[in-house]
Amino acid sequence: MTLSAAEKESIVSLWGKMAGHSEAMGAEALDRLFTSFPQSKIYFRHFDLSPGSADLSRHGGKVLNAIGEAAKHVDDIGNALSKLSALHAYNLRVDPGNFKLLSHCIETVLAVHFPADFTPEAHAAWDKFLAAVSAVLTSKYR
Ligand code: HNI
Repeated sequence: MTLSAAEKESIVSLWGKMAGHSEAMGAEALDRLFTSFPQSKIYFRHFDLSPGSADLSRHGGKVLNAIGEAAKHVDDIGNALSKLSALHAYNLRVDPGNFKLLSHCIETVLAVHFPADFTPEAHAAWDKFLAAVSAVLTSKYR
């Protein structure tokens, strides 16, 4: 995956706006995931999935902060997320189709909270970036 300079700029600048709200925005993305795509709940039987729960905030914060790490190392996402890649492939074994669903929900959160920034070009850049993150997290499955 190659992102143009303008696409990288869009990733870094929107991440900068999300960074201070990773728990709230991550929880919202997860709430949207579980509400719209309830099959994804199967991996989280041990969580309280009700909107506003502490589990959703904690986990949402972890997910978005990992995306922030990827945004900071956009040219080397494989290394930045290598431990997480092993975790998702060897321990969690999340069906890869779920990554597209979560990416969609993260993009929805961006669109809702940053409508002026989330232009069609920014949307395309985020879609490429989240596809790259997802590819890394599903790359070790075999
Ligand atoms: Ni994911 C744990 C990041 C997609 C199911 N996941 C994590 C952790 C991070 C993370 C960070 C915490 C690791 C730790 O504690 O060491 N996950 C990401 C990212 C994406 C992603 C960046 C994609 C953008 N994960 C998904 C998807 C699913 C998923 C699509 C399933 C629908 N993840 C999990 C589960 C855990 C998990 C399950 C373990 C949760 C727990 O704490 O028990």
